[in-house]
Amino acid sequence: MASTQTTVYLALGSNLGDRVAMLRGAVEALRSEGDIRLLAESAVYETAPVGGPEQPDYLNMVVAVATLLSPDALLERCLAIETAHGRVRRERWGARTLDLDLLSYGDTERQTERLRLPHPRMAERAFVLVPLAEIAPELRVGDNTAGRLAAQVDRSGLRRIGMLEECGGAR
Ligand code: X6L
Ligand code: MG
Ligand code: MG
Repeated sequence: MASTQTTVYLALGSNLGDRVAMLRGAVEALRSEGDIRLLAESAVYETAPVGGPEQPDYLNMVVAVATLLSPDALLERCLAIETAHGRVRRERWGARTLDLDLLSYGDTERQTERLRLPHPRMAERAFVLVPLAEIAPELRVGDNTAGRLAAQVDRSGLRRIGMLEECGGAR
């Protein structure tokens, strides 16, 4: 075999515009790329904003994909999908129509200016850990697992909405 697919976890977030449509569009865009396969998706959570200026609540979810793309190539796809969904980068940690973050890429560890893997703040953020633990409880996060960290994290800012397909009239 010339090469092997890597399992990648991606965090999705939206707090501007039709948030459900943004998440749907992102998942559809990922699926429609011939070189990315969707393996699993978490439920959608409505979450209180963390960090940054005052801003609307987010919808967050996590997906697992398999791909032959390099981390840099996958990052480029993610940024292009954000832009296609109207993302405009204004202030740091500000509101956005769509955010697509690489959480981990197989066992890859790297620290470049553009891309740090695994995501350095993943273990502290309930809006990432809780959906991640739904689809990958055994995934190593630092010295721990997603499931154990999610069991300990403060969930007070999170409300589970349901699977994306079932997010009927939700904005
Ligand atoms: C102290 C200082 C503690 C800063 C935390 C945490 C900053 C997270 C930025 C922080 C701090 C972030 C989302 C969000 C953002 C999201 C929700 C960020 C970057 N993205 N809140 N805040 N969901 N609920 O996707 O993650 S901005
Ligand atoms: Mg983010
Ligand atoms: Mg981002």
